Amino acid sequence: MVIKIGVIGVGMIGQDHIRRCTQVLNGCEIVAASDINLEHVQSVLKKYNIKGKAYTNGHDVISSPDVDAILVTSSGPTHEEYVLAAINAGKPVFCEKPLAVTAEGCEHIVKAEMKAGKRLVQVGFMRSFDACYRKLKQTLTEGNLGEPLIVKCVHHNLTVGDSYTTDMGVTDSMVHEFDILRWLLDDDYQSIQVVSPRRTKHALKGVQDPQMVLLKTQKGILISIDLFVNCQYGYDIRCDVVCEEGIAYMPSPLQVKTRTKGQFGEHVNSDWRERFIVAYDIELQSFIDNAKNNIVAGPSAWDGFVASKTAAAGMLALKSGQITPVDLPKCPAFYRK
Ligand code: NAD
Ligand code: ISE
Repeated sequence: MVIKIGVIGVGMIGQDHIRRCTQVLNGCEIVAASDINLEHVQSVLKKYNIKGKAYTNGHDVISSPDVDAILVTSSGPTHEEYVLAAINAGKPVFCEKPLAVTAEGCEHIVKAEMKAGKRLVQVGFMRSFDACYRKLKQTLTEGNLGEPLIVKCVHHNLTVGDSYTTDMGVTDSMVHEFDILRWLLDDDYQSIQVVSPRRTKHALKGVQDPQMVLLKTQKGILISIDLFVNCQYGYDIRCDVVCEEGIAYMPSPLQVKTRTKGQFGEHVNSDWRERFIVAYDIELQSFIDNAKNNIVAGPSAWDGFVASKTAAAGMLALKSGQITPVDLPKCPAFYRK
């Protein structure tokens, strides 16, 4: 069986997912796509030799009888509306992060999905599909290192575009750490604080970069996230865990190391597409394989809600500079694993 996919939003990640659906993954076919500019959609379909229909309205993709499953890869503020429509249509939907730009928006989706009575939403938090994070989790759960006490994360981007704001550091970039660290530590957050060091000369006017976040979990683990989105040297994601009996560092993705001309070298990734290329392949292949069996799994709407709720507390902390509580409601039985 081939899952017929409709894509909403054919920008950077939309096109990257279209490339993998047409050239890398099995059991799927792109049959429709939309974006705000029809000619742009048509040119993307042509580029990937896709015979599907082009639309300017994402709702036409969702309601098309040809479409079995939806990929929402449009800009963040459009996600809530399209995910709710996909749930209404009873179609599985893979939505890029953030699930919605507000915690309230995520809550609407959680409620709609529970009302539908079955999981229909997978959120595009790809890191739990990454071999390096999986190896780190396996090492922590084997138990030889004792309990985790401190986690030190690095999230560095080479550079970011003109539309990037200080707030996006929390809501758009660190939202990945907010999600993956709950998965890694099997814990939820209690509080968040955002502190700002000296600004880099490479940040756009008015943008605070770097930023440092301190999270405390319900078990008392202290987490630091060093976010630096104009670091100039590459895309660098790290995670070190200090435990009672030792330290676990996340392994680097498979890289050949070189020694030449008196120097020791290792390639640094240029962006998220390169660093997480295999993780994106696995997350989408699993969405497709599950859709064939009428199942949706992976990061859930509840995970999307918790990440956005943490980001919302992070926004308050950014404005006040204070340690701010992260008030999370109890996870409904519907989402308990
Ligand atoms: P982008 O700006 O390159 O693409 C967004 C596209 O959505 C644009 O082509 C825009 O015209 C289109 N769009 C806007 N409104 C629309 C609407 N109503 N209907 C259909 N299309 C519409 O941005 P991007 O980098 O591709 O990011 C898209 C989403 O993916 C964002 O939510 C972003 O946070 C997320 N993202 C996730 C990752 C990841 O690592 N998982 C990486 C990059 C981006
Ligand atoms: C981007 O939108 C992503 O989702 C990337 O994975 C992240 O690392 C980057 O900081 C975001 O801007």
